[in-house]
Amino acid sequence: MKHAARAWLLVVALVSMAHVGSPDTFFIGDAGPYRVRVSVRLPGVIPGRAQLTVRVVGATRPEAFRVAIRAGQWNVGLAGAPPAEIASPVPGDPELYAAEIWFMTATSYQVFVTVDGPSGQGAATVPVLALATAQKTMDRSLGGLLAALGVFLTLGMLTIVGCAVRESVVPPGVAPDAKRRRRARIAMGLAAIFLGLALWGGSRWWTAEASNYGTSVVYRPFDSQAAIAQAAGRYRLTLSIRDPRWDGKPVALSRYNALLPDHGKLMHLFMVREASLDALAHLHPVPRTPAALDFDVDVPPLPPGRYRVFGDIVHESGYAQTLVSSIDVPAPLQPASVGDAPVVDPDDSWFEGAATPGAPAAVFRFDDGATLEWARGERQMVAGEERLLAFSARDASGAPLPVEPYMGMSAHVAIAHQDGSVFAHLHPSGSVSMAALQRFNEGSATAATAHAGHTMVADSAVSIPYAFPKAGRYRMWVQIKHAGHVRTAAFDVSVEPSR
Ligand SMILES: [Cu+2]
Repeated sequence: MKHAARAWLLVVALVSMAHVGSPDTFFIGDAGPYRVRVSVRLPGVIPGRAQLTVRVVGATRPEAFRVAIRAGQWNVGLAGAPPAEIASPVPGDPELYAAEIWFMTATSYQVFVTVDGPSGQGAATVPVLALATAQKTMDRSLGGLLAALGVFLTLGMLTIVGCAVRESVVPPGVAPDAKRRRRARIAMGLAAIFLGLALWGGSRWWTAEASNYGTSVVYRPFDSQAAIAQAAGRYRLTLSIRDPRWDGKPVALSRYNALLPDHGKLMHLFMVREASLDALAHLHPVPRTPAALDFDVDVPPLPPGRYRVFGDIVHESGYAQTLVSSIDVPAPLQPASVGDAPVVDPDDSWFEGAATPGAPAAVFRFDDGATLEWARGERQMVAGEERLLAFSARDASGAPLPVEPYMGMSAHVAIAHQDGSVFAHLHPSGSVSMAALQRFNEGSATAATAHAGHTMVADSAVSIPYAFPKAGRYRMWVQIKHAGHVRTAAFDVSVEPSR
């Protein structure tokens, strides 16, 4: 058990990224009069070129639209953004436009998507995390070639120095005397020392750059530990951040600046039971002190077992992180043990039970006969392929079930890979952080976009763009609210490798 847990943490440490294992951005929203779906596929290394696509929903003539992209870092916005990149129409799909954009720094960006078309101009601001997720190693043969060239250049340099001192002032045909030969040897020795120092310095510089990339460029969430303690007849979970990058005194200009509440909560924490994935909790721990180093929450009545713990936080820079930990939940306390009732945030929710297997039309049935259907369609899910996850809710009689906003959104979707290597939290606006979306739209002409995402009109159907990042078995939980009560539906998803 212990070993399995450690192995899992190791796997997660290797693949961790905000949303765990799922760094790409998927967004759906309005650019003025146009509905747009934007996806940003990261290059893995930063600086690097990201693949960006914009789907103008309903477009039939690509030549009628002009789609322009600009990416600015969170703290400079458009003022510091390079000139607009014009996305070109993708042949064969009249709705689709594609562009490549450079991300120079691993930080939080605002990507401005401007659409000019028959109904005028519109713009959307998409929060994108440019995360480095890979450190490329040098190819062995390239390394060997460069090393051989280095040896050749060094020996060449020593030969030139030696010849210059020994023979440059000697007339042609005359052999240099012993004194000149000795001076040449001394000069070559000094040159060798100088070149050796230069090579050593270069190697030090290279190693320092590589290690800096590995420690501060490649995405790594704050180190955190979860612990459970029994207090007054209930269990209390504490997620503690212990990381040199987070000392409780955040700097405004750093991407790790103060935490930004997402719908009034500083942390959205998910617990997923290993490895059966048959229990989920969506909780909202509260920081014990303003420094936000330890977050406490009362554990709801969950079945005992080992749980993966994912804590979503967002900084004011729009930089979102998922803290990763795990915890053993003990058997429930006896009802006899008296104590305070657990403090429950009305937005906390939990679920235990089986999932509906994936199918072209998978229907999850709630206790009262109401249903949630996932219209997957005939086609199997494929790794890396963007699809719309479409859900519709019905009451027991089959009539559309109106859903109320649950924390401002018509649905929350949590997705977990069975092996723990992927965890994502989606909303009707896609995979973007809602808090970052709202912040980037504050006071801008596109403020309507934020509200379209954040205070959804009650509806019974929702479609969310997403691409499962890798093949395997996943569980997907869809949370909706009706009549003041949060319901959770669970689906199994099997994702095939991309061809
Ligand atoms: Cu939440």
